[in-house]
Amino acid sequence: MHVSRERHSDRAASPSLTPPPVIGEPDRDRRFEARVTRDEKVEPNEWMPDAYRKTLIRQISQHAHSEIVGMQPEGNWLTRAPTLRRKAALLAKIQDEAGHGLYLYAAAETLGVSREEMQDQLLAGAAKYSSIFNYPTLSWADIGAIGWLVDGAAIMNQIPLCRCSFGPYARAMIRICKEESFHQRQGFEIMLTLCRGTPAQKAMAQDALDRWWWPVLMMFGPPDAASPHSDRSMRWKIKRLSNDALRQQFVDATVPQARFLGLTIPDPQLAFDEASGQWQIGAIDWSEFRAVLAGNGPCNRERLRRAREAHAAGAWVREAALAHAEKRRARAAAPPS
Ligand code: BYC
Repeated sequence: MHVSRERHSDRAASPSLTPPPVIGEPDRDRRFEARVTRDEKVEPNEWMPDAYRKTLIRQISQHAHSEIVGMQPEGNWLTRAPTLRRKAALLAKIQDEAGHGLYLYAAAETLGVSREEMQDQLLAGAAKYSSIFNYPTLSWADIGAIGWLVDGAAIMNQIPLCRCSFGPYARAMIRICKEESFHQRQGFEIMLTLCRGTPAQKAMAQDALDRWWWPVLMMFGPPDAASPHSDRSMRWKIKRLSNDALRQQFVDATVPQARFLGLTIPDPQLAFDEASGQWQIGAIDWSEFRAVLAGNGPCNRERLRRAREAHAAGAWVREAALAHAEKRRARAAAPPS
């Protein structure tokens, strides 16, 4: 039998001269699955299957990259925000996103991958980030649409992640979700102001909805039948709801909001189904999603170029922080004079 080196947890009960029993791998896997089924949290210093660890590193690092690259489309409007109040709120939102990226990189680091490694993968173009951040922000209304729709979709996707089986990710998500809800409200309020403004402002809001609606629906990931990771991630309680279930929840929450704004969802097939109490949408063009994932979205190259520039421009900050830490360490180690 193939046995692991992991010792049985109740080894203290073993007679002192008898070697403690060891757990076979199938047993260890079964115990892990049972713990997850009982909704116990898994912590970084505990044994976990390699595939569970890899799945989390993949998902959390992609999520962290999304927060960091997601600062770019909005950063584009910081210098052109229409009022001081709008500018302050947008600046705070973008800073929150940097913070979310940091919590998430830190959560991924507990799984044994370094932040440098993750960053290198992103800058080499070898890591994924959310498809939604490869679209341009053409008008101020796009800032409203991002807050309302992109952050709205993010909350829908992320609330269940607060109950993720991996402790550090679940705890990071609780704080992130609180901040996302402020982001969503500031976006909706921009849309409301535009929709109650001049006809030109309302047209700008409608144009933003027209361009962001379908890409936002794609944010939830491929349909369940074409989602290779969903089944296992749901069994492990990393994901609690499927991509399609979350997409549907988002549509049902957002259609009434669009109506309140007096805007039209750009889907001629959108219809309310009395039997299910849900809004039915038309077909999503998944070829667009695949093109964006393959690096051929409207802004993929620009986003990567900007991420590399920002990383290079920040080199002196990293060097200064390291030099400062070294100076403090040396001072603390020096004998008192
Ligand atoms: N974009 O089997 P699936 C934010 C990939 S940040 C790109 O369903 P999974 C915000 C997927 O990675 C928004 N790729 O995968 C920030 C996989 O590829 P690999 C990000 C996508 O992981 C600033 C393949 O397709 N949120 O909210 O079970 C401002 C097969 O998919 C996308 C998160 O990351 C996509 N949209 O489910 C405002 C949340 N969708 O890795 C807002 C955490 C799928 O096999 N992540 N792919 O090469 C998740 O919940 C899940 O990872 C996903 C995908 C639902 C995204």
